[in-house]
Amino acid sequence: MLHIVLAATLNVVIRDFSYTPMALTVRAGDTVHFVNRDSEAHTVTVQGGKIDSGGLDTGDAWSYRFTRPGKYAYFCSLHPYMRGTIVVRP
Ligand SMILES: [Cu+2]
Repeated sequence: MLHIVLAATLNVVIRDFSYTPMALTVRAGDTVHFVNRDSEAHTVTVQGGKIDSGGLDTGDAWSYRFTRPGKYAYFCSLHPYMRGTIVVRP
């Protein structure tokens, strides 16, 4: 049987004013699913502003498919001390 490697979906949970995991490495084409499990609204905003979840209320989720390799540093535009990193490998 032919084995095909499909793009993966990885999860980042927002809780207690932090992203878990704070640093995540994925492959180009993978999707990262962010879910807000905190009692406050948060965003996922990549520095430079081209990738932005907008406000995520409690229980909201947002997914983004990373197609370009690189290092994506992101933060919460409501609480800029909240930071995380996605590294996208080719
Ligand atoms: Cu926040």
